Amino acid sequence: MTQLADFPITRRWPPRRENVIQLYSLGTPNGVKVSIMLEELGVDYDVHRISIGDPEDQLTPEYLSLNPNNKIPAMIDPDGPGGEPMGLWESGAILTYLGDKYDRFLPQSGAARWHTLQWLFWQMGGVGPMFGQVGFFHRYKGKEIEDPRPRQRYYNEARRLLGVLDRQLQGRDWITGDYSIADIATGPWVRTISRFYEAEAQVGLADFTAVNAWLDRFEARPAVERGWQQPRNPE
Ligand SMILES: N[C@@H](CCC(=O)N[C@@H](CS)C(=O)NCC(=O)O)C(=O)O
Repeated sequence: MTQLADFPITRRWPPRRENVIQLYSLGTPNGVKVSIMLEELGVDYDVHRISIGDPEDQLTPEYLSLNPNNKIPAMIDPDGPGGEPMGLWESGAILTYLGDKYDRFLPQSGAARWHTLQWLFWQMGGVGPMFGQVGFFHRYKGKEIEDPRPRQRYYNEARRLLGVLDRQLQGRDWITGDYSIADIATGPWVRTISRFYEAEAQVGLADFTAVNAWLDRFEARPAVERGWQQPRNPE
């Protein structure tokens, strides 16, 4: 039977508690999706801070042994399928796994399940990559690039996606009606536009009134505030 100690990553980042979920993360929009989900579920977890800058923890052999894609977040559930420990990466896969395991924030069957997954995939394939490029060209290294076309393309695409979200939120408190992993995946990215990237004017965030009301509801959830703080300090 596999044990937590069989995962090489546990040698560099030892579990503090052997029987709880081990989360490898950083306070970025993809990272906090998982800590927010765990806080919403009220599930115990150990969080290990994985630097993606200097030092580049995510390029160490121990980290790559869990996530060959060298990105955060990743996790190990010591009580995975069949009671065996299981490693998992890609935030959308992790949210889906946790939603199914605890039967919360993801309907188990019917149209509501597929619509929740549809909006989760929309976030994973659209909002995350496009908003991330807004960050790169507006706030980070791409800022120095003089050609305005890539920057403008991502502003336009982010604005388009916010319009899609705004229309979906007309008459709904949450993306698919009930609070779900679609909201948990999308909220941190919309919050990041203003909190990290300071690009709200460029993407016209103020124009999307339903999105802003939804973001207020999301930020008011105590679990969102707690999850947003993880990992709290270098550990
Ligand atoms: N699709 C992946 C994306 C993960 C991702 O891009 N994570 C970023 C932080 S938000 C990262 O690890 N960046 C480090 C790098 O690109 O080297 C997921 O959702 O888990």
